[in-house]
Amino acid sequence: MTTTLADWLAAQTVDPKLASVVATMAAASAEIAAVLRLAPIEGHTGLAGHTNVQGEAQKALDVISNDIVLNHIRENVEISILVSEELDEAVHLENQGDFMVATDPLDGSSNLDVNVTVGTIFSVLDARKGLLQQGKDQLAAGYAAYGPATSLVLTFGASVVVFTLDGAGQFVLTLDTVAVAEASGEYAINTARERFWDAATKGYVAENVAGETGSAGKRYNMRWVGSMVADIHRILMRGGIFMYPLDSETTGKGGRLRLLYEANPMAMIVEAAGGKSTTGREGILELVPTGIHQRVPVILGSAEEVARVEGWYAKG
Ligand code: P6P
Repeated sequence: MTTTLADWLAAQTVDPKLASVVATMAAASAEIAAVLRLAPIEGHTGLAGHTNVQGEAQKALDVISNDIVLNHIRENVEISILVSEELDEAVHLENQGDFMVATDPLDGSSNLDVNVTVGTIFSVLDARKGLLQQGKDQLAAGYAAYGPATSLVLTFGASVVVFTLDGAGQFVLTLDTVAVAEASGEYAINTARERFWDAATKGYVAENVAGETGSAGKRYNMRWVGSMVADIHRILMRGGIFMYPLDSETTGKGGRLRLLYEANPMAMIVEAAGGKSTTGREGILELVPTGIHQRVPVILGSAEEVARVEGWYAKG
């Protein structure tokens, strides 16, 4: 007997208004999935000719995905604020609802032209508490991974579930409990940035490369998709650690990935699944944002691996 997203949301002991916000982001994700599936045929790939607030070239699909999210959000009276990677400023909607959504409508879009998994990441907060809230105050978090299947991963903080988009455009429950393996033999980092790394990152990665011949005492694999949603989904499914640490090139910007709509929702999901998240020196969910597009270092995944990285940072 299949459990649809609507069935599952109705069975949760959460505010039905909050559940409706999650349902809105799920509906937007299903529409984005449909657009991505046909994008090469419809000619949507390639640059939109603009650059976003991050200074990144906006692909046509970035803009289209953001428009899809905005259209769905406008239809839900419970949502009054939207923060998006694709919009310089927060959008204050006519709706006077209690909820705010922070989203990266199409994360990893540089992978679109090579048909690699990309995703939509979102965070739900209480709009009455302002834009710059700590990640620990998130009310819900989720992402859609547009891969061989379209997965929707959700949490209200206590546990993590996975839905899969079926042929009729419905999300059906396919995993009712996700647990991040405490130990792992897999790490994800862009090793082309080694020359920018700090001593802690170099020390941790060197231990992994040494494998069973070094202090880690076991062999490691390295995977780096270049799409956070793809890397995090792998970690949720089979363990591992994702690292985009502060380095000498990103330090001036505070890091590479964004706090409100990448680091915070992914940290909430990974921690609800039993993993850990840190900047290396402090918990991601404890950070007090200084701006809606603030960048931060991101290290998250299997608790044992994150603890090893924190140990390297503690050495100073
Ligand atoms: P790099 C995609 O642009 C993204 O924001 C994340 O999805 C991904 O993990 C990271 O950047 C990839 O960064 O430096 O390897 O291209």
